[in-house]
Amino acid sequence: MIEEFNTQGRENLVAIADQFAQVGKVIDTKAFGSGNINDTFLVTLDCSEQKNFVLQRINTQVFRQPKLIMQNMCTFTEHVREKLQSTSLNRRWEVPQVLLTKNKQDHWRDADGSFWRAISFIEDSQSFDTMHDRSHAPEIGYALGMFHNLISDLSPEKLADTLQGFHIAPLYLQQYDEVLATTKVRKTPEINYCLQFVSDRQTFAHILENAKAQGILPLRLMHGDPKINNVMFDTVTQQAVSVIDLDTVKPGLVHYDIGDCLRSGCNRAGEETENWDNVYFDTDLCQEILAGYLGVAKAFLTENDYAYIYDAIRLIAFELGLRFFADYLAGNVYFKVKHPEHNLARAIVQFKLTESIEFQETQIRQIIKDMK
Ligand code: GN1
Ligand code: MG
Repeated sequence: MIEEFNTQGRENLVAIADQFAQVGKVIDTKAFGSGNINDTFLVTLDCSEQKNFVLQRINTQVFRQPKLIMQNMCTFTEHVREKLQSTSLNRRWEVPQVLLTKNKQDHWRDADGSFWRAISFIEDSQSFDTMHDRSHAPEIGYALGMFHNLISDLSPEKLADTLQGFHIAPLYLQQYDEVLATTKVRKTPEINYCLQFVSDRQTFAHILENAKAQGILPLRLMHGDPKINNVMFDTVTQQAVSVIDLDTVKPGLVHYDIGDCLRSGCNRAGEETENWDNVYFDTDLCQEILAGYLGVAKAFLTENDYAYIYDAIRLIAFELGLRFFADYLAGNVYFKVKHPEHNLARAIVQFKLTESIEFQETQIRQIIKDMK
């Protein structure tokens, strides 16, 4: 998709970026980050007031109602801005802001009908695709706790459901079954491994949705995608200063977030490795991330919430593997890929990680218990 822009020419991109440049002139645009859904660019301005901003083309095949995303983002940022004003924090914390076009719109449609929007860049900060430094672990947990804390008093009905079915594992299973029923699946050792892996975990996939339906776990607001590279670190202090990527902030379970944060933070080899034998779940990092999280989140977690943390870690790793595998079987229609087997490789990483989580169930449950 990014190549498409190279052929379309940089000028087009500059012209689009210019729509959002309230101050200064656009001097550079470059592909940015490692997102799997939207196209993201870092725009540089010739202006000391605002040096950079993030420009994104929303994938409207995935996010069918992009205007709702912008609406949610505005509700969220407004709430958090007010809350931060009345909270005394002894450290840096920032919230990405929606930038308007010169016509005061929160998005721009180009001639092809593509949906573009701009978000402030958190200056002097950086993110990492894998755990780069052990001291980042409690910081990642703190960041998620801070994020949850800041929205814990915003009622879930205030935000729209921008991505129906997101993190509903039984639905992913259903979609997977549909793909399987309509696709001729090759039989390679890797594919067989994945087929068997999913087949062995059919009942388990319902665990969080059942708890939600029974009222054991309450519907809250969540981030939806708090993986390690969505946490920004101050380049000098190396403290977490922001959680970015607000597209999936919507009603859900905090457990999806806790699971996602841990499955991504505790996998030192990262999501993109093809050295599957190196993939494992690091329980020391798990302890440190959770300690950072609970330092902030203890205030709003209930006894039932604790009871499902282990299952959430296991489920979100499994679910992501299932999503990658189903997309591979469906012909790579959801996640961007660099080669045809990319989603299969990603699925195997998440399944290996799930295996490692399952193997260490007793230790992980003990870590959670000791921290209550
Ligand atoms: C997608 O696009 P990105 O990288 O922010 C996906 C997440 C996955 C993640 C895995 C809307 O996020 O759910 O966990 O890839 N986002 C959506 O890297 O499906
Ligand atoms: Mg995302």
